[in-house]
Amino acid sequence: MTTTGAEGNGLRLTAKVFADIEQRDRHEPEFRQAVHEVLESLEPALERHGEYLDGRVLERLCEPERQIIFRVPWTDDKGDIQVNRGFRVEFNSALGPYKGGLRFHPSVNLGIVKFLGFEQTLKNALTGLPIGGGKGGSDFDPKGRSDAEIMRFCQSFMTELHRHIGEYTDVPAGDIGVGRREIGYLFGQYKRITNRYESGVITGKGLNWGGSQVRVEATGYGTVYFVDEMLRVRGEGFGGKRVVISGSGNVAVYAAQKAAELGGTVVAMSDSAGYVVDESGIDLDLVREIKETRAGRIKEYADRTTRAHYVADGTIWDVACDIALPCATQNELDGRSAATLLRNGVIAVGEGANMPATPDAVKVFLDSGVAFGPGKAANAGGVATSGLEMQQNASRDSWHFDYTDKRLAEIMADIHAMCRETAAAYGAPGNYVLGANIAGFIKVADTMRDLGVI
Ligand code: NDP
Ligand code: 2IT
Repeated sequence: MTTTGAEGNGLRLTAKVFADIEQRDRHEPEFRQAVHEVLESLEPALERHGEYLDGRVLERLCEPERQIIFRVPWTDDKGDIQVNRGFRVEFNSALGPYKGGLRFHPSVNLGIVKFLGFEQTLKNALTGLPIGGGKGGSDFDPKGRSDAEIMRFCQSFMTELHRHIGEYTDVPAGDIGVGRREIGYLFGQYKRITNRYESGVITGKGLNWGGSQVRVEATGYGTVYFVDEMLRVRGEGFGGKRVVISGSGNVAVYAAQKAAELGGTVVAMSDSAGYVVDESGIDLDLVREIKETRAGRIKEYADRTTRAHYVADGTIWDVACDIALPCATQNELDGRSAATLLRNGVIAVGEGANMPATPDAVKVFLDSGVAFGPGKAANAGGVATSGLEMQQNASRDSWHFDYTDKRLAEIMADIHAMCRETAAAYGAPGNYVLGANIAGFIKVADTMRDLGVI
């Protein structure tokens, strides 16, 4: 980056911070990618507010407070001992206890957990709730594992994790491969080891044991609420629109349900093996039956209805749509796919997943003026509803579905407004990436400055 004159401080500073990270974290490409995107968009804020250049706020923001890596030994159904690696990155506790999900997927490594924890810190700030940022998980692959194996793995994982978490310390939840079943086994083991019914230690719990209404639906619903807000600004809505949603897990299924409820037609969904196209609108009951009750593959959808066809090669982003919701995983939508979407007339993209669009793809969307909702804003409904679950646990209360859903919708509307106003205030109207990054940063950075050098 080159700089000139008095306006150069911000640019010089982010370049130096990033150069250090390139060096120190060179084996963590996803982490570097997430940090780079944020630092780049902070430049207008740093130029205007010299105070953020003091106290090494940026350097502290980019370095996790604590990183825990541990062995997870467990016994499979054959009686063989398996060994996995567990992680918890406690990234930033300026705004509250570390908060963020656990991911069980063979691809999990320290760099991925760090990128997720970094994003989570800014995302959680946007929710307006008192929660810091963290993330964890394991390279354990749940696919093909029996229920008993999943339980033994979760128990072993928690046997170590329990000493690091707590209602006021660190509050995990689900992410890829971790849903209500796993949260149950994790919470059960925590309760057993500590002899405490500490509901607020984990979120995504079942409704009988301290969970919140709407938490299961929250990320998908929230993503659609956010995109609906972006569309509304443009005098549009979901009604009559073709929607393509990648993934068929927790986020994707409830995004599809809400998109259809608002009048959209979801024409394609996917999993890691391929995608299905159903021009008459995806039958979500069938997807749920396949994915939720029997952990099957999306291909079965096409096997079971003549309306649909399955594509094993290629990308779901080849399917023409007005609204694209990537809800599977990081870097699943590249520059080429973004160009295809654009050619096919896409008007809005909302990231239900964390960092699903590559930097090239984000650039294509921003340059073209497509309404683009970045993950840390668009998918914040999940963690926001986790925050609402914590509120209910703290007051030993439980709220009704409609009330909780209304709170979620309000939070998403507030995040949208904050990102939009911040983008405009910093000279980039309509750029929700810049708006989300600056708004989240200012909240965390101001608090870090208030709390001193810690
Ligand atoms: P699930 O495990 O419920 O579903 C994940 C879906 O994504 C599955 O369809 C899976 O397919 C697909 N997928 C996973 N990894 C890959 C991959 N490497 N390539 C292609 N497809 C893949 O997870 P969630 O729905 O909970 O999470 C999806 C995304 O949303 C993640 O990025 C997560 O971080 C993010 N997110 C989740 C929140 C939550 O509350 N759960 C909150 C905010 C964001 P397959 O079954 O074949 O593996
Ligand atoms: O990425 C995310 O925001 C999540 N996986 C949800 C985290 C949470 O604590 O609910």
